[in-house]
Amino acid sequence: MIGNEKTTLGINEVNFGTSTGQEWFGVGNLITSYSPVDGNEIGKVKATTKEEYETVITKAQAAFKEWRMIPAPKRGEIVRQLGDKLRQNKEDLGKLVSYEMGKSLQEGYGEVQEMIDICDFAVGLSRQLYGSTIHSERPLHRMYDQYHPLGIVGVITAFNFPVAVWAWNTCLAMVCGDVVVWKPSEKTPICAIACQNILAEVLKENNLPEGISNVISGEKEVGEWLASDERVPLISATGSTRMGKEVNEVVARRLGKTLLELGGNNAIIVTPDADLKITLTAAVFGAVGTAGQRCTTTRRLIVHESIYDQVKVILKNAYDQLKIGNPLDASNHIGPLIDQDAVRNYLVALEKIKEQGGEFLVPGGVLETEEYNSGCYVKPVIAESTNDLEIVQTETFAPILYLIKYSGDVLDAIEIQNGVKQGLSSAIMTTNLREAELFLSHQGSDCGIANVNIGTSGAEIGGAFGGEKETGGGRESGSDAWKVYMRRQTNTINYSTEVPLAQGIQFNL
Ligand code: UN1
Repeated sequence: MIGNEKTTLGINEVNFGTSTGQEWFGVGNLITSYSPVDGNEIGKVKATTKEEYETVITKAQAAFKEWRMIPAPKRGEIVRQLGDKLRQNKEDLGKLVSYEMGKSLQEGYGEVQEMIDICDFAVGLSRQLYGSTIHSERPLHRMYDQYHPLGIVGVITAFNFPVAVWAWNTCLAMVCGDVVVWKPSEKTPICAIACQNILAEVLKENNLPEGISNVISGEKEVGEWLASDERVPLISATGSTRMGKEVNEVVARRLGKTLLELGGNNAIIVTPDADLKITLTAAVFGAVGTAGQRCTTTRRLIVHESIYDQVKVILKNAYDQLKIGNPLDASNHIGPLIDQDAVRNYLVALEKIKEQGGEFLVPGGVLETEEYNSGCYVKPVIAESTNDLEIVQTETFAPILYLIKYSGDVLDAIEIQNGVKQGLSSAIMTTNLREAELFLSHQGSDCGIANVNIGTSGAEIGGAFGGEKETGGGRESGSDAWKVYMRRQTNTINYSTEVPLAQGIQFNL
């Protein structure tokens, strides 16, 4: 059981916080993890000290030298074994995610499934780290490019996907020959311990050294050490746009690489030709799933005026049926927000909606009876508004859906959809081929993800995941996102007896 007995994953000591694999150590300040489900303490970890950080980086540097010499498909085999271990631990880890983060049990399991899926993807990828061959302009020359391991990858993750985002990064980084230093959210440190322990077991079983997979804990300061560290060529950071801008500045100052996956302000356009049955499921799950705390959460529903009133009625009915409560109880749809700070942000957003002229179709509030005693359970909200309101332009990490009316044609709806600073995920609900194609065309959605007849959240790992504008431009997970974890080298080989210069230049000695 999870809860007072902590977890079945053996997490019941207090010296967790910093790890280079099997080893955990820590003398720093204690960080306590409380469950938003019932307010109980789950465990404590120790913030990484500067000295411990140095130990981690030194071990990671040494491990990289060994790890990069293992052929990529053999590294893939290690990731395959991680996938097996995750399958064995899916139930426990899924429950822990649900208990520490507060998402529904189904979504907790779903998150572990994403980890398993990326393992499978990475195993295949380990035999496909392809470069190109290029025809040289010079006779008897061969030109190609190849990808080499990069080194230490710093991974900074958010509370909302406390395990999957680590796996997306780590599985790719590992098959690419990199080692990882992970700084998980200080709000979900126990999930990080569990992941590290699972991977460390696999590494140990294969007699691999400490330093391939590392964890550091703490607040902003610890993330800054990583971001400013020249020994860490790539920083992959998931979280708020504010955090991403700070990380980006620090990494750019040393000309390091970043992979940024930041805020979203995702919309679904509902046109007169939409199938309203599928629209409803996609929109409601998109808006209230994970209590509105996904970066792909549906925040805006842009509905054509001819069907606006009809959509309003079906949405209101659906929201009336939503069950809020303990996420470990599978009959509940919506769990708590991550903590009381998140509840305060939600309440501030509701005030702003009122002030700025939005109207509540489904009003909000904090739930206060006994079963909600963590103080983190809130009602999902629908507010009718226009796109220009400052609050609509802002990502609030809570289940607040803005209902926006459009008139005219699909291009008018697309203009509204694109009229925000963020550019992560987007969708259109239509059975009209012309509308769908316009939406996907270069005059369509400006987001990294654009879907037709599915919602904005729930992306599969096979596609590249990420977005444009203030979302940061990075791509994680599938497709060719692996390339950012490697360094590219262009090679030209001359097997002639001359040295012909490029561009036909003559240089006679
Ligand atoms: C995130 O919210 O940080 O598409 C990631 C989804 C998930 C990932 C979300 N596969 O909702």
